[in-house]
Amino acid sequence: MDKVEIIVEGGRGGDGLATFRREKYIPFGGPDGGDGGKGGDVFIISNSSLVDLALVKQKKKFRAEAGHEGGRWSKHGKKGVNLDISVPIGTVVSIEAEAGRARVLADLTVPEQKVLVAKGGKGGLGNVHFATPANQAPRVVGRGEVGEECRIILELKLVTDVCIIGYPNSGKSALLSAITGAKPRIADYPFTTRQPALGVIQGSRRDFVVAEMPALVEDAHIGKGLGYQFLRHTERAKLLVYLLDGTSPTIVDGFTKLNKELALYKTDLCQKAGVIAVNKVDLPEVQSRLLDIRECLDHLAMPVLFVSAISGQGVIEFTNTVIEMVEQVNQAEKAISPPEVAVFHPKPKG
Ligand SMILES: Nc1nc2c(ncn2[C@@H]2O[C@H](COP(=O)(O)OP(=O)(O)OP(=O)(O)O)[C@@H](O)[C@H]2O)c(=O)[nH]1
Ligand SMILES: [Mg+2]
Repeated sequence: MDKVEIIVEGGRGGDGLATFRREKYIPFGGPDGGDGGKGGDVFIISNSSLVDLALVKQKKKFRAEAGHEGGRWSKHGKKGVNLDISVPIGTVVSIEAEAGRARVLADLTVPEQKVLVAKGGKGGLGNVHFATPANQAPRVVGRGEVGEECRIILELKLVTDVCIIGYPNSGKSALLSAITGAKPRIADYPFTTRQPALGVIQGSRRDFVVAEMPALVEDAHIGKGLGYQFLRHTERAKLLVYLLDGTSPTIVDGFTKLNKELALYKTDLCQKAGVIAVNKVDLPEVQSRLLDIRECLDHLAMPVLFVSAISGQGVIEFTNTVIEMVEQVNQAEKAISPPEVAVFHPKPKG
């Protein structure tokens, strides 16, 4: 439900009308057929009550209403009703351009954000436009134009503050349920989590959305495992949590390979702000090698924290660090992006 392709079509324009004015005492009243109405446009609009693209997936083609035929007395036909396709916040709308390549039209990150994807066709001219001195009773009308048709790709990229990534069984679900109220499935077999799971940390000033990504494995970029196809959701996160299993004998190597998979997906992703969390420190075998692990991971330019998602050891410090780092990233982003400019429009006269 994360990526859907649909075909959208603007409504066809209404046809012009060919009629003649017929009234008592007015012989040869002349043509009075009005123009057809414009076809409806197709918009894609973000809706905060939706969480996936399931609604859109039920249909392949979306067409707005056609414009109505022109009326007598030179009246314009009614415009076709616009079609609004609702999608969740975080949907990236792209249009299929030449050679099968997609061009991004909009990134719907706030509620009620709207993008026009297919214009309706123009209405045809009524016969009133075709009268000439030589032909005062034209029976000619314009036909309504067909609406624009195109293929649209909708891709849902979750808008989260924190994304937890890691190998199978490293304890991502356990950590998510330890720091948020979420209740994902926790089990000792790989790929328990098959879809991103979400939770919320309630901060003192605001809430922070945390997502657990389905596990990544080595060579994920060549199609191994599940997690690679969900990496798009990490693109928007402010902070990545690299969760490593403390019982793994190759913990540093594990981190390097994880980071490499991100780089192979997109270079920016492996440079995103991150924190390393070593899990399962409640186990004696992990306790006994804590110093070694710290020494091995210390040279990496990322904070390293030790937690136990099951016993709760280090979880509070972990949560505080994560919140602090997200806030730092937000501050840094604000400093880079230019301040919003308010545009005041003069009030219309009268
Ligand atoms: N001792 C101990 N076991 C843990 C800890 N965290 C997780 N586990 C165990 O590790 C196993 C895997 O935990 P999950 O939370 O399902 O791991 P995951 O990374 O979400 O796994 P997938 O969703 O399959 O990728 C479960 O049996 C957990 O009980 C921990 O801090 N200490
Ligand atoms: Mg899991």
